[in-house]
Amino acid sequence: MQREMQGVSEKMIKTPICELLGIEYPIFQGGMAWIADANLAAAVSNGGGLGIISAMNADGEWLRAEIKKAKSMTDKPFGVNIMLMSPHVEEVAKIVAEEKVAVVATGAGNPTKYMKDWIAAGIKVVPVVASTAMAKLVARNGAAAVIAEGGESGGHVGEVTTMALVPQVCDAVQIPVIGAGGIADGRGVAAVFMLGACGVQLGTRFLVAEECGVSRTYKDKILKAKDIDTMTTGKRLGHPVRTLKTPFAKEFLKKEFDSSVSDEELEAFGAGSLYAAAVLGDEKKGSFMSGQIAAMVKKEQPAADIIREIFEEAEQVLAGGMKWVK
Ligand code: TUI
Repeated sequence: MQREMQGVSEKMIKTPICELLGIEYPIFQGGMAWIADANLAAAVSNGGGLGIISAMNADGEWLRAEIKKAKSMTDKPFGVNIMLMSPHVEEVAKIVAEEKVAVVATGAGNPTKYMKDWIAAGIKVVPVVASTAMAKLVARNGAAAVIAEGGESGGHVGEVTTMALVPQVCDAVQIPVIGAGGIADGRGVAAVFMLGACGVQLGTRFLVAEECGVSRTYKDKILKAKDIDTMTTGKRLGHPVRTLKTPFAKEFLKKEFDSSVSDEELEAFGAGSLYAAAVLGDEKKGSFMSGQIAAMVKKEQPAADIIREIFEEAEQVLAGGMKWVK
């Protein structure tokens, strides 16, 4: 009965988000900057999830080319993630409307000033939120769903954990909620479903998808990481980022606590660090952003296999097969 209320059918996990977006599995691939391109997004969409291209800090024409490429690689719906701190945000906001992508996810800020145009173009807008206040605001402005992302996730993070954020966002809004942050397998999916979510977004696990073109160094670091191997940097600058504990990240944190280092110097020290990690695989200058569940990511495999494996496990767990029941 309770499962029926959440829209979870007995045999296969179909939730309201599947119906809303026309996807097979209720899973989004996170829009990881410098990483989530047309190749990865198309592989995830072809595997039955929602693939997402990251617009990150790139200009509009780069994004348009990636959207066209993804359209040529899949006839399934896919999305674009717009990082609201991008210097090209106005331009990329127009391009997603022109290209009429199925879904726009947003991150790192308040998307409301763009939402009317996106909705008018027939786009489903699904913002990432890190608080109930932002969830309510975007719901009032016509969001189709929200992604409640806890601080366990990689990259730019809020303060509230997934465990605390997801149920509070579910109580705050009437639209579907997708849980994110700290999810790597079927147990995580089942857990956020129990908190009221009807979908999940995963980033770190998709970093090691075979179709993910991130640097070899980045993939190897994720595959080798332990539970305590992430830290947050950038709090002083107002945009905390969860990243693997590397000598670069530790040096950044040291500078954050050094009052002789100005904010401008700190910004300059961090500039280009995700590109250095994701594209160049540069261990010295790279910021290897990762969620706290990197240690649960154990092998490289096709995106479609990742999705299938996760949902097979989630179905078992949701059917009552809890790990401690021997
Ligand atoms: O955006 C992300 N993750 C990201 S963005 C990114 S690129 C970057 N690089 C260096 C510094 C900063 C960013 C790497 N990873 N996730 C979605 C997310 N959005 N997490 C948290 C939020 C968020 C935070 C505050 C959403 C809304 C929000 O609203 C604040 C306000 O009131 O404007």
